[in-house]
Formats: sequence, C-alpha cells, structure tokens
Amino acid sequence: MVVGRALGILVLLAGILFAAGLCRASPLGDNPTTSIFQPHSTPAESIYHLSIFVLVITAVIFLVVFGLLIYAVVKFRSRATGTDREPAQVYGSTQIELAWTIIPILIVVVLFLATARVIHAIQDAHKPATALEVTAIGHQFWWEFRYPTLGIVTANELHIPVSDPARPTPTFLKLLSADTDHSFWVPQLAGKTDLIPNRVNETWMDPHETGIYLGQCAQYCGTQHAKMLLRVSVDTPEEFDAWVRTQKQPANQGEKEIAGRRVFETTACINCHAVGGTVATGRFGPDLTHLMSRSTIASGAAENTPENLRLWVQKPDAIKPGSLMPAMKLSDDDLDALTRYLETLR
Ligand code: HEC
Ligand SMILES: [Cu+2]
Repeated sequence: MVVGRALGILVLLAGILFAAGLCRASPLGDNPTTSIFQPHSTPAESIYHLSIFVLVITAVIFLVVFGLLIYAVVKFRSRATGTDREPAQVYGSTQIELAWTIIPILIVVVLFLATARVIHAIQDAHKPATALEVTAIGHQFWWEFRYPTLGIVTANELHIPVSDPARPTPTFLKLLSADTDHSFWVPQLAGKTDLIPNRVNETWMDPHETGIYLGQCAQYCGTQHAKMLLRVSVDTPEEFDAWVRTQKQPANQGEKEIAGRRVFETTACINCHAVGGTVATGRFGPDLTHLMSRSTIASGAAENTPENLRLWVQKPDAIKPGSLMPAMKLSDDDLDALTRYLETLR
C-alpha cells in the first residue's frame, strides 16, 4: 500500500517538475517566451496568480482522491483467503454524502469568486488619461495596428511604451476583425481576447519590462492561422517616441528606385497595400509605408531580409501557403527593382 502511494506521488512530482522546467527553460531576453508562468504586466499577473491558486486546489483534490483510491484498491484487494464471500456491504451514510456534496460546492464557490474577482479587475480597470490607445484589427492572416491619436498604421509588430507602476502608461486596445474570428494573445502581457466581426472587444496591458514579447492568434481562422504571430516591442519612453516620429513621417519616396517604384505603382500592389504619400492606398494588405522598420514579414512567418522580400513577392506560398496575397508573376528584372524599392521604405 505504501509503495503504491509513494509511487503515485513520485510520478506526480516528476510531472510537476517537468512542466515547471519547460516553463522556465527560456528566460526573457534573447529568447522570448510565451509562458503564462512569467507574467510581465498586471492583467497577466492576475491571471498567473489565479492559475496557481486553481492549480493548487485541484492538485490537493487530485492527491486526496488518488490517495483514497489507492488506499481502497490496496486495502480491499482480493486475497487468497480461501472463501469466495463478498465483503460486508454498506448502504448509505448521511455524513459522508453530506460531506461530498457540501465540500465540492464550497470549492466551486471559492473558485467562482476568485475568478469573478480577476475578471472584474481586468475588464473594468480604470483607464488613465496617460493611456495609449491602439486599434488592433485581425485579418486572415495578419494583424493591423492603428494608433488613432498618433495617426500611425502598421502591421504585425506592435510598439508600446513600458509602464512604470509609479506613473502608469498602459496600452488600451480595441479589438476588431476584418473577416472572421481571431484571438489576440500575448501570454506574458494579457489574457486572450477574441476579435469578432461587427463587435468591439477590449483589452489592455501595462508591461513592466522592456523587450520583445511574442504572441499568437489563438482562434482558428483559416489555413495560415498557425503563421499569424504577434510581436510586441515594449520600448523605453524615449525609444517609443523615436519610433513614433519615424512612423509619422511620409514614406521615403524611393527617388533612387524609380524603376521599382513604377513597377509597384503600376501593378495590383497598390490595390491592396498603402504607402503613405503615394498613390498606393490599398487597405486589404499590410501598410508598407515603413516596411523596413519591421524585423519580420508576413506576421512573423519570415525574417525581413531582401531575399525573403523578393521570394515573398514572387511566391507568397513559398513562405506562407494559402496566404491571401497572390503570386504577382513579375519578370526577374521587375522583381529585383521592386525589391530594391521596398527596401527604401524605412
Ligand atoms: C490581392 C491583394 C494583394 C496584392 C495585389 C498584393 N498584396 Fe502584398 N499582401 C497582401 C496580403 C493580404 C498580405 C498579408 C499576408 C499575410 O501575412 O498573411 C500581403 C503582404 C505583403 C508584404 C509583407 C508585409 C508585412 O509587413 O508583412 C509585402 C512586402 C507585400 N505584400 C508586397 C506586395 C507587393 C510588392 C505587391 C505587388 C507586386 C503586392 N504585395 C500585391 C495582399 C496583396
Ligand atoms: Cu487565427
């Protein structure tokens, strides 16, 4: 009996240690993580504490139930006593039945109240006047970010300022969808919130540390849902201001890349893409005004290098099969010129 129980507990402990090891394996910094166990923002911290609380309660229930089960299995195992008689049958016990009705009800009430408290604290949080406002729009299969108060439009890589708890500058996001359901999830910064067509959802985050935070669309939205990644760059106030200044500038007109610019502006590119201050005003695809200020393309599917840009325009499917950008079937010369033009969009 003792051996069985000890074994069960050992297996459980090994499991917990293994899971904890997985979560700790990648420290923030060079190797950003998507673990909910390393929160860096108030909503994520509340969710983390709630998760631990629920995990502890359920672990205790697990241990008690399994302990009793193992005890019963061992204690009442069939023994070679020589008789085939059934053991004594016990019918009903008011005390035990009351106990196993009332205790679970109490546990559920406690879990409910703890969860309701966290939901209320996150959903009804006060929005300070210093808050940054961003509108995030989910598209198949990329993210559009608009800063209505700053007049900036960008894609896939969200820049926000770090929030000093003494003088908070949280970011409040309005979540919209251009097509189907998506879900905005940056585990270290906030819980998941869906983006639903014809509905405005909201979320917020107040990152306490600068760095890159990774996220992912968390609601299946079509073929390339898995490559609908999110990058949040949490900047120091100075870095953020500098970023805002660059983004507010009109596009580099690519004077030196007339040929490439002509290809861009005489091809269907401009129906789907915008480049500030030019004839390109399409909104179906990501804004390309400051394309080169982003470190990845196609929602994190590839690094933003000249080779990848060229490959992307030539054959988006090579990077992201099923993406909604068509292969543009350009000649090699046009493609080279176009790539050079894209590289001027800083
Ligand atoms: C029918 C609309 C459409 C046309 C035409 C189109 N694109 Fe796109 N483009 C998209 C969509 C949609 C995406 C986003 C794909 C994704 O990430 O899933 C995209 C993504 C891109 C990206 C990556 C941007 C980023 O930040 O991730 C570049 C660069 C780009 N297109 C360039 C071009 C060029 C150059 C042309 C013309 C030769 C062109 N596109 C024509 C719809 C279009
Ligand atoms: Cu998705």
